[in-house]
Amino acid sequence: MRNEDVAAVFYEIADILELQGIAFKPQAYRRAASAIEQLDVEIASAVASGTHREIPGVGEAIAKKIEELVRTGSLDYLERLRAETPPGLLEIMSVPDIGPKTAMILVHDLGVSSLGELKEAALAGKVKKLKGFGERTEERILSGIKTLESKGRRAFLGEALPVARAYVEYLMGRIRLDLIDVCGSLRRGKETIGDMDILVGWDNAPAVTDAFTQYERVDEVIVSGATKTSVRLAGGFQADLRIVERSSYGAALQYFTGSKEHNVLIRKMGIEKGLKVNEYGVFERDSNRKLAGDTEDGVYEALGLPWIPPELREDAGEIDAALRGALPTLLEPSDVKGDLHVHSEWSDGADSIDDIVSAAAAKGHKFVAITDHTQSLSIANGLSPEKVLAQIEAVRKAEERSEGGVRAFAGSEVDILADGSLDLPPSVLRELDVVIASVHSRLKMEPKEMTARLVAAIESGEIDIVGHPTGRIIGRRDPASIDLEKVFESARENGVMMEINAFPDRLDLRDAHCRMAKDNGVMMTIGTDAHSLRHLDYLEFGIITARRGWLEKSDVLNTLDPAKVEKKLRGRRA
Ligand code: DGT
Ligand code: CA
Ligand code: CA
Ligand code: ZN
Repeated sequence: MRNEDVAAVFYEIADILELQGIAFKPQAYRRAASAIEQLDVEIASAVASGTHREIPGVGEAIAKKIEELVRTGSLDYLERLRAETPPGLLEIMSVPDIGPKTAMILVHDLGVSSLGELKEAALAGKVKKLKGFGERTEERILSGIKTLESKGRRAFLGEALPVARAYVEYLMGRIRLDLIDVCGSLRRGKETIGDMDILVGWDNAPAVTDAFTQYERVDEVIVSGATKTSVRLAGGFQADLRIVERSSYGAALQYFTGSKEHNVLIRKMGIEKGLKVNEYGVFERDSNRKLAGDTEDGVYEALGLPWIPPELREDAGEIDAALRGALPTLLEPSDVKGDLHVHSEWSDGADSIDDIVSAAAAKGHKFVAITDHTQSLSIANGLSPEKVLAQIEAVRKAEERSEGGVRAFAGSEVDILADGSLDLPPSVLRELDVVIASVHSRLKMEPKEMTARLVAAIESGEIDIVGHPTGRIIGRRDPASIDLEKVFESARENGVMMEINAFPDRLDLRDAHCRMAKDNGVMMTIGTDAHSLRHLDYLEFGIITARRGWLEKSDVLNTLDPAKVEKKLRGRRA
């Protein structure tokens, strides 16, 4: 069981207890769940060493439940609670914006017992007729259901990538493979992944298939043939294996990387040149002579194209750019020198500033920015102006004490209040090395209002970066309605940057918005929004998102040396 799975169990318990009208207990379970989510160590190893009892919010009763979960993978108590709950209620509560009270009313007064029935009722206009409901609520419920449906069973890139890497590592440990790649949407770095596609070039297909199906995380073999196998992994994720001859490996790699839309264009180009392009190679149509196929480079070359990075293969103008010799030189992981958005235990993070600075050094970062929440975000233990000033001193001291030579920037993730004003006075903001300004409340404003709110923050002259600018949570919360063109224009004029928040369920700005910001002359920053040390690894997902947004090294502040980063930040406020 992963930490997230254990946390999910406790969140569900809290939801059910709340439905039953039980006081206090729900909060206790939520507190424990949140602490477990933020744990740096695997919950199973914490149980093994007995340290799970030291997790904040974990008392005797919850500790026992954690043990049962880790030992058996399930929890009797939850099963009993589920049995006591009217059918459909929990499913209905999974709709964004529907809390326990609303769900109860829908189930009782409308008699619906599943998401499907609720959708039907809403489409028939029955929801808006309920007491206390209206047109807007009904619309919100329908859009919430749509969000849920579109999420389906797709995984976040940040969940799927480690799973795929572990699978490949296992396969390479079993058989000596030199031609093996993860293809499909994972190779393109898409924000959500339907299934993972693994390609192997080898002569002994049965051996590869055996190794693939014998992986310990395989729950079910869905189909298995000579060259094509599909399995379902524990947790529900599907993996497809393709085995091809070594001589067509490059063509297969190109084909199975997709996207389908990109491949359609590639094939069309081939036809215009009298060529046939498929997963086996590039062939002359008349003679069937094979022109390319063993390398992916060769496939593109046979079509008169340079190799196109997988992240760009979305039919978004990449082929035109390739023909014009105008492909971007994409940002590389090695270009990125530090992290500009990290929370410490001063607000809602799990770790001390010292530990964050050491962890950043261990990762090879040259700088890290400590950016905690501010006072109005009380659920996240936001800092008062006095505390912010005290924290600046603490960051300076931590930097002095640290041995890795990491520059620690004293920053803040200051709240943008509903009227566009900032949650800290200018006198305090000016003491900070870096100011991220973010919206955390009232995300459902009208587009005009929300745009004005962001523009006001940008024009204050007191901020460096807009944090997670659209506020979306993938699959759970739509982006706020914002006129992004206007926001970017204002950002360019005021020298304010836009964040690429790298947290797996945010990726905000997303790929297409990065490209739009760049086209508007706006510079970007990457921040993990880490709330615990293991989240520092999320930087990679921000880099992938930047690449999918066609960003180059010069578009991203994190590629500069600490002194230059500082100069850029200081320069603005001077
Ligand atoms: P996903 O799994 O939904 O996140 O997205 P993909 O892109 O990984 O799609 P998937 O797994 O269905 O197929 C992997 C790749 O194989 C896809 O990106 C392109 C190629 N492919 C699969 N089916 C077709 C097809 O019918 N036509 C073309 N041109 N390519 C296909
Ligand atoms: Ca796929
Ligand atoms: Ca697939
Ligand atoms: Zn935030």
